[in-house]
Amino acid sequence: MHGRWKRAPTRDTTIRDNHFAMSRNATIDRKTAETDVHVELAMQGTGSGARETGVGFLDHMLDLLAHHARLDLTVKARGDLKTGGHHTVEDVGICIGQALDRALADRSGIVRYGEATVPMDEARAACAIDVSGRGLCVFEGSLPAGAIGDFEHELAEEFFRALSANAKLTLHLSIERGTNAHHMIEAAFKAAARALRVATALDPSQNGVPSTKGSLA
Ligand SMILES: [Mn+2]
Repeated sequence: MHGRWKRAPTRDTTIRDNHFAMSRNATIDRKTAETDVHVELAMQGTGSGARETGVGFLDHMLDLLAHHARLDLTVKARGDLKTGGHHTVEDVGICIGQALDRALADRSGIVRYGEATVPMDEARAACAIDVSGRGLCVFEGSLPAGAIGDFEHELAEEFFRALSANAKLTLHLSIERGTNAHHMIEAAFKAAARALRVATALDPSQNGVPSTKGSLA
């Protein structure tokens, strides 16, 4: 599929395969009393863009997400960090989820399912995704209590819950093992990113929405 992309630039594929010519991107702005978030997202990019949320560990995780999901992703957030990272992490998850939902539009031509297992030193995480149209996060694994800067370990689950609800993904994410919370959370973000990359890739054999029901939005 990548070879096909290289041989035929997007703008030249309009007649042969209309959904390959679709630009899959979205911009989201969301402002509340707690946070102000701006997201620009494009599917099948290169991981370009800058992630600046004020929560350093979240920026690090979003860099991994962009790179491994092949998203061009810009995230600018200003949150009420005096209360901790919770509102910022959750609201960034909401906005990236909304951007994915919009960029994927009616889900035409996508693979739909994706899975990945990723080790990170002693830690290991596995993710399975269905771009189902129904938001559900099943998060398994027990992280040690604590925080990395403003990022409390439990915020990893909050992020993925917000992301899957708003992108309308069925997302199963298991932190299977590990002792270092940084490694465990990093493995989770990488596994989710790799699964998302597979599930949202365009399938050349798929014309239309990949559902016998006819709708995934
Ligand atoms: Mn790291």
